[in-house]
Amino acid sequence: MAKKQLRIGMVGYGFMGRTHSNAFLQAPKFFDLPYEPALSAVCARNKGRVEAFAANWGYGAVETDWRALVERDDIDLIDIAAPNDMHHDIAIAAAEAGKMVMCEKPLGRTAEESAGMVAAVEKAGVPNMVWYNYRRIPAVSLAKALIDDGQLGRIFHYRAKFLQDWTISADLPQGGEGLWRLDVDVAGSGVTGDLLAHCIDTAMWLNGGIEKVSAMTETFIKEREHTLTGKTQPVGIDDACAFLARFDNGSLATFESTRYARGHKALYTLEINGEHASIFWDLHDLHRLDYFDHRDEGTTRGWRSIHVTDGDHPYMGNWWVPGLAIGYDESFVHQAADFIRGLDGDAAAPTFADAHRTDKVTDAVLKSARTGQWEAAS
Ligand code: SOE
Repeated sequence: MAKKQLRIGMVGYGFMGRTHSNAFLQAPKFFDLPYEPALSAVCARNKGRVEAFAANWGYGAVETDWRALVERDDIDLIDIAAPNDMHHDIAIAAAEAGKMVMCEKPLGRTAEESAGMVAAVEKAGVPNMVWYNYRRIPAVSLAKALIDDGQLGRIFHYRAKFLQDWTISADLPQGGEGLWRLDVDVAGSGVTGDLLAHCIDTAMWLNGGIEKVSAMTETFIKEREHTLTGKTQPVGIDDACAFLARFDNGSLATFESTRYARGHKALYTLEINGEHASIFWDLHDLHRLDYFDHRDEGTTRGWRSIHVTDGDHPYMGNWWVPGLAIGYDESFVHQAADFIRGLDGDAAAPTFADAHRTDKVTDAVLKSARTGQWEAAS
């Protein structure tokens, strides 16, 4: 018997529109899902381009106004892959229309904004999720399993950084496609909401809540031309941010992100030091988890690099054969699969409520950078 369809209405056709579309296409091919995802309609303002996108990915219909998409009665799930300033209104309208909602990160530009989104999905009782995809890189999921199993023991330190170098040129404008990330009104913040939000989501998933933070930020290029107005305007985003944090479990943390680390394209690394063992993970070598266990005996004790590609590693039993790696795009496939599997069981995380907690931490980071004080993060 044919499975019941999960009819998806996608908003946005940029980088994330592609990762999400690919995820919904691949998920049922590799995972046994209770519903068959169907790319029913896609929405973006530019008609010609959205039609080309729909033809490429196999969407059945196009819309140029997200309100029309939300109102369609042949859509079960609205997936928001549009710039950050659109998340709030679309998510709330979708929830009020009784649709399930998935949303790109960060959930809101501020925690105040995401609080309203959480209230809307909870009032409507609709399944919801935010695309913090790095949790579902198998090596990161393995780290979670090791921590939950108590292999690291008490955690002393958490260290994360996310480094890029694509905004160093002062000639780069703010605003418009892709570059909306440099426009504070659209993005909400710079690296804090765009990159550190990933690090914070993973960190709280692995190591629990963050109690307080002390941060500094910098905007290296103070003015940039705005593509929409053609005028040179002040830059309101943070180009770089570093902060200290204390977790609820007493562990200490450092977080750093910048778009000015020449040579680094998307270097997300995390290290956790526990009483028995340490782990280290690096997005540029994403299928490996480095692990040191002090309980190993003898002179061969040392860091081992686990190639997370075996059949008993998280998600890997559903892919090729042991030893063959998967990559970045599959983290989205895993997320789509987990969301759909969660519809008939325990809801998959991170939910809007989880992502709202991340927004509270990023708010506290930005506040601390302004006040020069430690700020409460929950
Ligand atoms: C920014 O360059 C960006 O694309 C983020 O927006 C993504 O969330 C991150 O995963 C990669 O970098």
